[in-house]
Amino acid sequence: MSRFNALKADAAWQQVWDDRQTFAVRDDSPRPKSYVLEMFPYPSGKIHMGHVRNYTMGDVLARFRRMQGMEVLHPMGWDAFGMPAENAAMEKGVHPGEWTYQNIAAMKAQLKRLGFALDWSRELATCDPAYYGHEQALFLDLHAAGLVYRRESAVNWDPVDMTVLANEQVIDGRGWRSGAPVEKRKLNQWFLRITDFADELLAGLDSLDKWPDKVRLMQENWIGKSRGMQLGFTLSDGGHVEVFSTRPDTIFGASFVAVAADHPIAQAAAAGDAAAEAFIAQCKRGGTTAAEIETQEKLGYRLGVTARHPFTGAALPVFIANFVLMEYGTGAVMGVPAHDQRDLDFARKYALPVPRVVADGERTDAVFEGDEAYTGAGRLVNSQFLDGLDVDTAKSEVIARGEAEGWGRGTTVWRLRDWGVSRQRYWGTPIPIIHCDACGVVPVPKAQLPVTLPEDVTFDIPGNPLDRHPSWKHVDCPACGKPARRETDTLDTFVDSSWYFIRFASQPADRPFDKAAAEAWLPVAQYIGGVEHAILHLLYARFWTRALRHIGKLDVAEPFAGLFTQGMVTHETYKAQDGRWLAPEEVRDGIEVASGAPITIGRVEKMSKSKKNTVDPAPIVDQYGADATRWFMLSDSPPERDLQWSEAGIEGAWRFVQRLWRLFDGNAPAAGDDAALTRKLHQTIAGVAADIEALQFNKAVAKLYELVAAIEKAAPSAARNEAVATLVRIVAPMTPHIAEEAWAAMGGEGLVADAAWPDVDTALLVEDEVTIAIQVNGKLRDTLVLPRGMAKDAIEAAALGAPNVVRILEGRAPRKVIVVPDRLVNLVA
Ligand code: ANZ
Ligand code: ZN
Repeated sequence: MSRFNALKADAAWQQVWDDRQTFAVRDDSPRPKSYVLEMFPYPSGKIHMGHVRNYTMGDVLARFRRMQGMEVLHPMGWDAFGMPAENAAMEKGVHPGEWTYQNIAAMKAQLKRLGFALDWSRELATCDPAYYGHEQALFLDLHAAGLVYRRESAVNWDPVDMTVLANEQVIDGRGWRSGAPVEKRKLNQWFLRITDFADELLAGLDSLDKWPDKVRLMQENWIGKSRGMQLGFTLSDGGHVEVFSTRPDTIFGASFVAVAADHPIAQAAAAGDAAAEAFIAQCKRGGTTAAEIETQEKLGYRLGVTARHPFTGAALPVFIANFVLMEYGTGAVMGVPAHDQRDLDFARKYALPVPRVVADGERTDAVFEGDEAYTGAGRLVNSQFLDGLDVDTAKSEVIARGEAEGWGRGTTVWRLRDWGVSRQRYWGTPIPIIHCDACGVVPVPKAQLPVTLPEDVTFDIPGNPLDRHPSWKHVDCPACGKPARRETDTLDTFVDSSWYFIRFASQPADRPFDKAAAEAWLPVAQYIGGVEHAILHLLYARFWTRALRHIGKLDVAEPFAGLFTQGMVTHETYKAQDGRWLAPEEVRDGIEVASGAPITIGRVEKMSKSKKNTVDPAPIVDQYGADATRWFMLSDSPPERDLQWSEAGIEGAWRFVQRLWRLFDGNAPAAGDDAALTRKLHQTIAGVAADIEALQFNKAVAKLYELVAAIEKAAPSAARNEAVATLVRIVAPMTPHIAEEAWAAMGGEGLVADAAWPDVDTALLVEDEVTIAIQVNGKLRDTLVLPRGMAKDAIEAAALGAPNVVRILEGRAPRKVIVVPDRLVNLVA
């Protein structure tokens, strides 16, 4: 008997699939269409285990659906613009394009090495002008429809490197290279009107019943629709301040008012007050992201004026505060420390009163203790006419009073902001706009697209290479012909990934996509990717699709009908005694190989470079073969949970592949029946199909282990031959190389990849055993598993022998025995 040579078989069958274009999809196929997509990778250089797991899952589904008779679109491409390519350019002097295309070549070879059933004829890279030129055309369409606009917005500015920094280049408030404290600067930037679609994007979540609930909830929270109130406070100097609150019910708990550093009141105060001016400057150095604002110390500067409480008439102090954002609400807040954590941190620091106005269960004391704000529901207390009301009713009551008395009004507020797409970077899609002194903003005529990136750029000094390129930005105005300037901002790479799935479905040369052809494939039936994209990517793609529908380009409401977010691949971590992280290959049997010193085994964590606990898939595939690698990725854990990588796991997978081979290779013809094995076979065909459709791959794996064990135990028979031959097709989606090898050896027609999924004899799915309840005097005392259809007296005899019955009857005969065949026996003692 031969051993399965995975290396040889992998290469041979991958070549065959390539040569025959097995997975090239046909738009005009009469078969039902199914679009299976995994999130396309960023070409960082190498495939990692997370990719392997993600793409294996999608591949099993795609291959399975083909065997079910569907025409399956299963494409692959590259999310190829972004910062790392520019960083490589700065660090290694290699051009971002060259670096990117080298990485694409390397990663493509690795994907091919895993035998994924991909239609490579539709491969695309977002950094290719043949892709981003169409993106520019779509941008112009949205611009023409009024869905694109330009306004001033803050960026991170590195005052030493004199450059704009991406958020990920700001570390603890400092520039990643210069180490200088980052400032906020206002620049004119481009925005997409995603907020126009806030209502639709929220309502559309209801239709996404094949999405994980947690992702829908995350999107709902991100869109953040809530009821709020805008209310005015009169100031002691005769002025006025409008605040925005989502908790007007807590108004009796307000003990201060705070405005943003950019607020007109703050700006006015700074005019004659050097200390106020210094405080405002300090605020501007802080971070801009919501997360940074949450974590940084809450600081304030007290102004001379006070604000009059609309009900009590109390004079509340007014501050400039660093945690109030000018871009949100009205740029001013009423501080309610007992029921808002930021306000509480602030109030404790500046020794302000903290009145409780919402009861926390039994706790109603007017003076709030502790450092943890109570943000939950409850009855209003210490609030005059609101006392006893619940939060929602109290909100309505305060809004009604404010509206009646003219000092406030109820509003619907959205957390969602318009999408800022300008990036002051080179390696991205150029925004197809020209600025003319005479004509203003002029779109590049479509006939002049694509606006391509210049090749001759330098990265040795900070800043945007497009901006300092000697000639690129100087063009003639398309409208008046006078000298003008190109926009030097490029698009956020999330724009690239907001429509790539449409381009996969249809890719004419002269336009972004053909409407009918794209609609024939869309929506994506099953999208698979990491939960880290639960919000931004998935929301932007939903928006982009709806925006295209709005302008009549594509009649699809939701781009992804089904979504699955897979768990991560984890591994143990290892630490040397001096605290250095050690890579798995630097450790053997609890000692550091290089020094011989004992190490400590740390927690199991997501594979990451920083903890050095990554395992490179490439040598694994070379050692164990593609099928074993794929099999391990599917086994052990439910796919939505984390999968712990282990040597034992991959070895187990490898042994299983060898067991399969022994069955396939040793399937000598024999005669005779084996009803139990045939039944098991058909249950497995049906069960594995259902598990794959439900993406419960680990369950499919478990069923296959059982079937293989049953076949191994069975005596030679025609039924056993049949089971082995059928097994080839059942494992084909998961371990396609060994399946092709066996299919060919057994004389199968064509490729197993093209074969039909085996038929199920549904009669055999019915269990041949039944569980019979044994009652004594009407009480359940025991159960028995017996063959279906057993004769009454045989059932009675079995029941009398059941251990609990023997114990209860103590040798006496029952007075009466009632037998309901296949169901129950009742003994009257
Ligand atoms: C009083 C209050 C009482 C608030 C309370 C909260 C809890 P979300 O829910 O995230 O929309 N706020 C309003 N404008 C702000 C700004 N420009 N910068 C920082 N904070 C601002 O947050 C709405 C709440 O955030 C508002 O409701 C306001 O504080 C604060 F027990 O008003 B609240
Ligand atoms: Zn002009």
